[in-house]
Amino acid sequence: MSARLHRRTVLGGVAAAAALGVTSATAARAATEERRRAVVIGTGFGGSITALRLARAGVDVLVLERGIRWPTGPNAETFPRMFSPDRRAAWLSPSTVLTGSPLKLWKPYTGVLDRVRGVGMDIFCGAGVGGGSLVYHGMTIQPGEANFARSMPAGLDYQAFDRDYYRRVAAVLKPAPIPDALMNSADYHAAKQFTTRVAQAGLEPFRVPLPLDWDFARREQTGELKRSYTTGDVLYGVNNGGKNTVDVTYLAAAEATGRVEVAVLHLVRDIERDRAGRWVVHVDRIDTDGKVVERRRIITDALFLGAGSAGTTRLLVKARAKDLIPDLPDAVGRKWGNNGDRIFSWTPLGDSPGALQGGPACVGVKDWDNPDPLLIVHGGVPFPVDVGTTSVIGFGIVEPRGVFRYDPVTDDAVLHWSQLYDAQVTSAIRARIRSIVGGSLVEELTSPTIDTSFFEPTTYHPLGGAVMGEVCDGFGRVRGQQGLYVTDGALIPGSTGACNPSMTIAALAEHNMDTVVREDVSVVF
Ligand code: FAE
Repeated sequence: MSARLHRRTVLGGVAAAAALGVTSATAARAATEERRRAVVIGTGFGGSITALRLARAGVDVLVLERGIRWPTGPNAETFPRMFSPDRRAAWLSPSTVLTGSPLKLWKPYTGVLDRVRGVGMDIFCGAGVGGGSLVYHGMTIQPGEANFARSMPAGLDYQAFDRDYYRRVAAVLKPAPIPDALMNSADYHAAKQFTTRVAQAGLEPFRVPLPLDWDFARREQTGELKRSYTTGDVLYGVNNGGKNTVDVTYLAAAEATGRVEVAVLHLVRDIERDRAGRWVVHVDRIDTDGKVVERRRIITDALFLGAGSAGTTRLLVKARAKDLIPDLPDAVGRKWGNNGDRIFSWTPLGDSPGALQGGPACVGVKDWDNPDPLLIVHGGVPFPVDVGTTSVIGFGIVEPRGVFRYDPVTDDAVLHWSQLYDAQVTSAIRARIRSIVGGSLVEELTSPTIDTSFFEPTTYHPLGGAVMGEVCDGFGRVRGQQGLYVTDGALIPGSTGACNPSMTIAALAEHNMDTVVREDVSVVF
């Protein structure tokens, strides 16, 4: 490592540590200070791609990740199960955070799934090395040109994304559809049932590309591996491996360069610009109980925010409210949306989807060519007993009207959302799902589809808060703040063209880093 390291002591406050859920008993300790050329916050899609592209350009990078590593492999027991969760299932929470998972109490742990509470909407996101890719199903879908243009920031050239950036991402993550042998097996009955209904409704079902080696699922069926894919138990992560999460793809490649240091259990509390225009990152090094064991103050010329839409936006809104970064754009914290994300339960009469429904979500329908473009997919659920129900999920394009506001009491920024903002896309999703699985009045009455998101508004697809063209330029550089970059889902105003977001977030990071590497390395940092 070529980084210059200075250590001296400074004092830090305690309020912010408490707000982030960490134990503040030791938070008043002296902080250590050091200097790095480039710092990336977060190891999800944006953060990992950024680290790789910087390292390949010869830049030494420190990556700060709040969570731990989750190594998997055949027959591993890395992640908890959905219906028997333990403290690994939640980020610094005293209880289960996932709706549907049985409520349990435990001592807080740096677990894999974070629920960021908001007003009118909670956000679920991954916490750990690999970010959202640890817990995501892996639906890896490129939007069509018209819907890309409708929802992505102006000025992005779809042809370039189609020709280059989406393909680069696919070459690394290797998405593949479920093979026939699995699809036609009893484990995937629920997925098959949905596919049949789509075809009966006159629509064209498709098999969703997932970044998996499906051979792992096949080996579960032969008894060689313990079941995880084939029971649909994937929402806290897939135990067997075979999933091309970003920790084992992009980030592993970045670390293999020898230029990237990943510091786990490093929770960034605040970001600041000092008088010399350098970036100061205030970090709590925590243990797995969330207790602060060291305070670090890291100074850098180039700071890349890849903490996800919720993480990055909260850091920026805090910095603006506390004047830690003067002259941040007014649009910071605005234009947030949930990608239209809506989960319905479906209880077909007379043909139960069964217990333990194979996953991850592997079939769907692209209903893109209409005024309310939608993607509808089937999501298997690992019910331990047959309750006759499965889930159907829809996405669309929403008005990004969500806003994060600073709360001085908790020293955090909080999302404000209303169900009115996605009412139109929700009613389009409801109508489309009913036309697929509940065509007649009798079916609607006997095979109910229930909008579970209505009762508890949550999303897996946070997007926006530091959007391109307003907070950032067309390559993720924060306007008026040399050396400060956004590199994750916060850049995108609310939707990714009626499909799941990860592939577009990754493609956008690839697009931005091409220019940042070419124009800013050795000039800005
Ligand atoms: P993300 O992957 O969330 O990474 C952010 C990283 O920053 C994480 O590693 C955090 O731990 C870390 N971090 C946050 N705050 C701090 C801090 N203060 N200090 C240090 N580190 C911090 O961001 N998308 C799809 O396309 N297909 C799917 O099938 C799909 N399924 C999903 C299922 C679930 C249950 C969930 C929760 C999400 C799913 N998503 C899916 C969404 C997808 O995971 C998400 O869009 C991306 O992961 C977002 O990528 P980012 O790089 O923006």
